[in-house]
Amino acid sequence: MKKLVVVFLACVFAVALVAGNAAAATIMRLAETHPQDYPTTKGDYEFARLVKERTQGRIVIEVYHSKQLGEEKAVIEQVQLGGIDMTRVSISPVAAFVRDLDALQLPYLYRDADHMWKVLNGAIGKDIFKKLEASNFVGIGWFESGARNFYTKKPVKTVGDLKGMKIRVQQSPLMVGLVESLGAVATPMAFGEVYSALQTGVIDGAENNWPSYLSTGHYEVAKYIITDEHTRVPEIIIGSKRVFDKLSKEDRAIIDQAAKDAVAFQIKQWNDFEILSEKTVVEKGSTVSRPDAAEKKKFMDAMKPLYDKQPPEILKVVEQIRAVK
Ligand code: GTR
Repeated sequence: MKKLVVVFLACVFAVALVAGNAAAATIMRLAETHPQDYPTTKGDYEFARLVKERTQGRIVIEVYHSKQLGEEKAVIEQVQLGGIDMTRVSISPVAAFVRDLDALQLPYLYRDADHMWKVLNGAIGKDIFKKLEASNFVGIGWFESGARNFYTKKPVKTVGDLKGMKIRVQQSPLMVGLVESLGAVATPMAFGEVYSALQTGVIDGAENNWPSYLSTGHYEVAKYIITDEHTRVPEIIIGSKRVFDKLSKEDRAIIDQAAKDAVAFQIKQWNDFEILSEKTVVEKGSTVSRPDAAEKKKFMDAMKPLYDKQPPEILKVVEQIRAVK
């Protein structure tokens, strides 16, 4: 009898413990547009793993990949309202909400990836995170996203070839201006609609990095890619200020640190997949045009007027970015 009571009490204790833990765990939803095996999604999972480990399971970040929670623009709106806790997105569509981000995505702004990372990890990156707060976002971390190239249904070898072509861009005024500066017609559109728009000829081309060109299958319907590398657009993890304001300082610090510590892993995934993507699309029949330095300069010159259109506060940040050695 005594034994039975002990077993009974042990069971009650175990149930209480599990229930107690379950009640204490905070579940946070993170929206991701890419598939499960894409380098940004892998970075999201690593970030989530570190947060869970370092909070002993008190904070669980659930990754909803493959647009399960919607396309980027709608997700960003939800994060702003507090309906979705956080998201990993390109800064382009976020810049439509927080103009300051344009300073980080102007064409031919960074010398290379290292330059970009120095900017993001330094005072400028921190400052941009602060600026997000006025629009009810919090900045959590940055991820790598390589350089973006144009790809089209018809061959493009020079900047002039893009004139008059309908090119899809992200829902970002700056990206619209970038494409218009080439005399092309910018068509802002959600990421998930681009494949069929290319297929049906609603658009003549789009632009993205190697991994997205492969993973979306766009290479099947836009077989010509030109490596003009017009811009590096950092990926960002943003959170809802409403949600994050409720966290303790300690938990917030754990989350921020976990995002930082996931970066090296994400960059490694990125670099490997970038090489593989380029190789794969070529094997599958894409034609790559590699503009020489003179042709690349023509792309740069065509896009220069975009800088003149920026307000002084953005130009000030651009100056600071250029000064980062
Ligand atoms: C990708 C980026 C996505 C999305 C997409 C697009 O490079 O990782 O978050 O913004 O581009 O062009 O819509």
